[in-house]
Amino acid sequence: MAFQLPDLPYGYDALEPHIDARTMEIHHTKHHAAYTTNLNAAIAGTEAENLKIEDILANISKYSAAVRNNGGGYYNHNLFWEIMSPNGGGEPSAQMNIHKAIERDFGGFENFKTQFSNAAMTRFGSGWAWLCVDKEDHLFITSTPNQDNPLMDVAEKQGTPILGLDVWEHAYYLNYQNRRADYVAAFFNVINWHEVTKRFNDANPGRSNL
Ligand code: MN3
Repeated sequence: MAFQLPDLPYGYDALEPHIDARTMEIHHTKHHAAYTTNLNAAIAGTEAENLKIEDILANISKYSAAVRNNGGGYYNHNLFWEIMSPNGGGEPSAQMNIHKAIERDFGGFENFKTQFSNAAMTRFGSGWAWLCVDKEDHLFITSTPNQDNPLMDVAEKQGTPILGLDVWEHAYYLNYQNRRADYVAAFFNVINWHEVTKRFNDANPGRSNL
């Protein structure tokens, strides 16, 4: 078995009232589990079984639609669970590198929040909004359709995702119905900035503190 469904780093009800327990349970045990199972089925008996998921995604144009959809779904949800926390929310603290990078690249947290929320709101249909690091070590915001992500060689703009928001209806419909804007606003109450700044630092290990 190449890829394993990870446990959530908190309980299904831990993100309430912002994200409800029933949504979290179905999202993890049905949706994420299915992406994992279907990814493993799609790569069974191929060399991809021995690759890291990041390396598969970086060359995704060479793979089938099943690997693209399910490999993206596997990776994206792994990231999504980790960048949320019941102790999250607010703004990253001033000593965090991600705080300084947001100031530098967006001119402040409120501008970042507005741009990220806009990316999430304007993604038509199903997809994701992302905060990423580019090759020049600058932050950018983008969105992708379906289960694509910015690691993929087919992405409109490639980079290392460090924060992602799932805007598929399965991520919010039980609690928010068609009110995606309310879900996007609620997400900002559970962002795990410790994990985001860790991923920002891991994206460029040679960087010194900003
Ligand atoms: Mn999802």
